[in-house]
Amino acid sequence: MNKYLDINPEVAAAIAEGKPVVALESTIISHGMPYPQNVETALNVERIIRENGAVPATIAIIGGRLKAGLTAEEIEYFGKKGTAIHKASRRDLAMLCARGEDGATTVTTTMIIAHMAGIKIFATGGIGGVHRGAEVTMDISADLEELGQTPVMVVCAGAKSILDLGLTLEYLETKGVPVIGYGTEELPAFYTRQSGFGVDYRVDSPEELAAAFKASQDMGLKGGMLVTNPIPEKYAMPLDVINAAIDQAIAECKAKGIHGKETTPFLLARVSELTGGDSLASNIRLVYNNARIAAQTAVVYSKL
Ligand code: PSU
Ligand code: MN
Repeated sequence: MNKYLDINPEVAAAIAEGKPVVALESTIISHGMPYPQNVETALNVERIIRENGAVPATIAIIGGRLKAGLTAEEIEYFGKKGTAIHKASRRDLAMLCARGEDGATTVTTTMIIAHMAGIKIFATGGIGGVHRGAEVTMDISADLEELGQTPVMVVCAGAKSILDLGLTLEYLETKGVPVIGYGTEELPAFYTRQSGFGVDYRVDSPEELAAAFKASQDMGLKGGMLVTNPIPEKYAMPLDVINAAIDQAIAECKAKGIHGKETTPFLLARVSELTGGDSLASNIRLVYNNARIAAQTAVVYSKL
């Protein structure tokens, strides 16, 4: 184990005994939702994972230490500090550790730290992807590169249409990442169950997910797997409402000249404001739904 990593005792014991563990990210807490809903959601997600038979490991960087498994107090700290915490991608890990700083882990860094700790399955809301206009800006999330090189299964609700979903799928294909629809043949678009794009495979049970991941592990394939689990029908947003908010948020983002790592947090916050909090409620529900599937898959996987 590397000397920068701290695995919380409960998580370490579960890993050592081959018990199911599910990793969770911290950028969704600090940058993805407002306080106090972010803390409430993060704690509920941990509870849902436990109710489904697995041990939750929320991942973050605290005082330069890579943490796999946070206490409720640490989750509260991340939620309160919010966007004042450094959003930590792959490029930031070494600097933050060397300087002893805090970092909120994105999908990328949560995958990296989960893999260091020996955790195979990770639940979140949405992943980063290829941004609209990336053919000019080259704004492509590091999440896609990580999925191409780190063997962790990521359970999400698809990607938001703040992104170019078609290009995101092309990129994942190039990187060799299987995109799996859970109970669907269509890629879900986070707030909505539809996107107009197909997935590579449809699966209908945690057993099938666990078997696919086991095959990947047994073969020593280096990349991850992306499971896209549609938001439950009753929490989905009307397409016209969400599209109007996204179009406006993207226009404002451009007008303000926002770029780099600030783009995604700006768009997420603006879409939430423009939909009067409705999108936040949907966001929370889909994360719970993903936590459940990830925990159930981890339970099956631990017995294979
Ligand atoms: N998309 C969401 N919610 C999120 C994020 C993305 O719907 O919270 C966060 C995740 O942490 C993701 C990161 O890994 O944003 C991607 O940021 P960027 O686009 O800058 O790579
Ligand atoms: Mn980017």
